[in-house]
Amino acid sequence: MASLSKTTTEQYSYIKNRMASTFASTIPIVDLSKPDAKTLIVNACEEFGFFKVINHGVPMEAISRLETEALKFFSLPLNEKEKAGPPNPFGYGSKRIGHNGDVGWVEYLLLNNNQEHDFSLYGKNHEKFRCLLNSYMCSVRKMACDILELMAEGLKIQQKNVFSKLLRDKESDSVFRVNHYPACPELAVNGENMIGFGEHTDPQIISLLRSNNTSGLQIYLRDGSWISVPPDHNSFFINVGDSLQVMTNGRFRSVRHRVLANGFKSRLSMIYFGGPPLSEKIVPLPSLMKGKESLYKEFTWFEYKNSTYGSRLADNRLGHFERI
Ligand code: GA4
Repeated sequence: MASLSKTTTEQYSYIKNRMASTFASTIPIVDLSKPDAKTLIVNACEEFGFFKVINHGVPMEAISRLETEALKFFSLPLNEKEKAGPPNPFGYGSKRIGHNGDVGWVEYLLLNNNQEHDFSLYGKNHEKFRCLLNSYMCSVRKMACDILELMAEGLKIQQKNVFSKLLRDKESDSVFRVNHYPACPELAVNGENMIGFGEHTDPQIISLLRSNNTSGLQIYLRDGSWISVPPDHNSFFINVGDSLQVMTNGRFRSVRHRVLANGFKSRLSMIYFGGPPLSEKIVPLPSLMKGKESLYKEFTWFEYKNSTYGSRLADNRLGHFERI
């Protein structure tokens, strides 16, 4: 990414410094190896739509090897990286997010789980990168399914795989994203905050994020405040997505989140977005309705995804699908 100059910074959004504080103790931590995991997951999804997971079972070795390969890719000259872009819908992207004018202090790779990409575009080590990515995605998808099954149990749903089967389906429309936020030295000098990735909710069912030890992630609480999530490179952070909000008829809330650029250190995050097959109807589960009406109109993941891609990052995408 080119170094920051006045002209390039002007398109980015700044936010006031006083806005977010860190409340490390607020963020729920779920130990997947403990019997109370299912209850803690349900509570966290109801209150925050967000939690941190420890004892997740993804080997650290697999994580750090993939991270190293991703960093090698991002350290290539821009013209090399751009050979793997633009992300239409998959590939390398820089600064522009989506197609509707959002920008951030970020470069990224968007990939899907079907490995249909021409990996030779991802630098000299593309074969290694492909293998590492494959095994990482398998482990993370397994963790996502374990979490979704604990969730179903915690919600006392009889069919334990009611959510996880959507990710296990070979047609599952899941996405993988690697975000690289270069350090932005001007911020360190000016003491300002700049948006790396603007506020949004994830449209899918569930997202699993792992980052290096650089801060930046913030989540939005129901009381209208933003809190900074202390980074932890040994753990995963889980977001409830819009589709899970609908399937639980609003009992779980998709979490609004954003990432701020860092003045001193670069941040690298890898996110798995677990999505259903395109033809899947996204509707509240009958066992969670208890005689209540659905809060949402009926739609398929294909319809929701289409509407998502026509929206701006910060839009309330579910708003169009709410029953009035
Ligand atoms: C947010 C979650 C995922 O990163 C993503 C993003 C997608 C993109 O980068 O192309 C979107 C965004 C995300 C939601 C609104 C639209 C689409 C950018 C954007 C402005 C890959 C996804 O599925 O939705």
